[in-house]
Amino acid sequence: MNLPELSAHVAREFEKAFGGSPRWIVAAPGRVNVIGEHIDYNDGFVLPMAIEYYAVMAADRPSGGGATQQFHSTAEVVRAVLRLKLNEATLHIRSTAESEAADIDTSKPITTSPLKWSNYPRGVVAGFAARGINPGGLDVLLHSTVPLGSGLSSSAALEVCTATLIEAVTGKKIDPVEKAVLCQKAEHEFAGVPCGIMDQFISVMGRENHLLLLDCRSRKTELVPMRDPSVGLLIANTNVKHELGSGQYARRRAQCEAAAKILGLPSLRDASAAALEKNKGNMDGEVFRRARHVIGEIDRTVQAAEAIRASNWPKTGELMYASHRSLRDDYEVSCAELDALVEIAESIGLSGGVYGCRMTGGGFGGCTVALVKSDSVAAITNKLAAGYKEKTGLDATIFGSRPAAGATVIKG
Ligand code: GAF
Repeated sequence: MNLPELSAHVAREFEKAFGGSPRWIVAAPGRVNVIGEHIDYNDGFVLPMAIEYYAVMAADRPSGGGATQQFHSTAEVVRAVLRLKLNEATLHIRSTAESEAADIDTSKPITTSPLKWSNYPRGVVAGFAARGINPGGLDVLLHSTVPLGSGLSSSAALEVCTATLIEAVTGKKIDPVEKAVLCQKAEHEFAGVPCGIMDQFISVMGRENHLLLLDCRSRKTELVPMRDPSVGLLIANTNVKHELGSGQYARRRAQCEAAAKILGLPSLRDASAAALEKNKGNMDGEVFRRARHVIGEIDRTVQAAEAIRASNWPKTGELMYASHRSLRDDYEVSCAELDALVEIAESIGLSGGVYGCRMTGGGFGGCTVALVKSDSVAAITNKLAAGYKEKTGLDATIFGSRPAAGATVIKG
């Protein structure tokens, strides 16, 4: 479903849920990271692109209950007025994927809720409140096509979608960098995930037919054109998510900080392979390997941006394979299912139309991304699906995406 079709679908869902057509419709994309993995929190370079899968919100002011009501006592009138007052201040979000709706009372300080999915929008509403921006009461219908928990940033898409809705409703647009940072803070403080800045940045700043080279230290961005129709990116979802992921993410961050400290640097961004080698004896073997991944991956990312600019697809593919090996062996965030998909892609090889392949996102499950020849997509998809089934007994979900635009107001 393309974005106009998706938006029409969400408008219809809104009508079913609340009656009437929505006054605002906004969307924010998920992302796939082409290269530069586990680098954003090390202040290095990452190279993601927005994908054609989105969190979409349709919204309007609360209807106030619809049909004319009859009251039989003063108490009933008082209750109705109080309910109306609460509606005026409540962001009521229904999700097509969740049975329970989220109610965020914007007249009070916003805190976390046991309703986990609601903490992403909650954190964003709190971030805007801290800047004195309050959307007031809204009926919201949320529908997302970003696969959940698959390393394609469904949570960043939800955060950025909420932020875009608040901007549209209040007419107060904040600076894009500030917007991405506000959404990252929501994830830290309301979802308890110490993520880097990459996912929120690309969801805000993605551009059609471009990758985004992001310097995570200066926060400067550079668009890298990728409009050659003869190549494309194929995403394969392992459909597994190993639970150890979140604890291991924080552990990797801590190990990188430890390595930087031993090297006497603020972050691994400034570290060189030679300086790391010199200090090998001063650090734990695991910490050494984590740092080796980061130093190598920053270099590979810069090289990949160059190679893509030059349409050097074989070189880009090699860098992707090297990235995967490093994530598997040194950073240890891959898993058997991701490795299986990369091995199958490698066995299809250049003669079968695959330039390169790697795991993408945080790891421990989720997706791989492959750079492929466009005219071989159907054959590669079949081979990947069959090979994965044979190796693991599981079904992969395989789909392509062109680089998409970042968050957008569709209506309102
Ligand atoms: C997750 C995080 F949210 C990102 O910030 C990034 O660190 C990524 O894992 C790994 O590159 O998506």
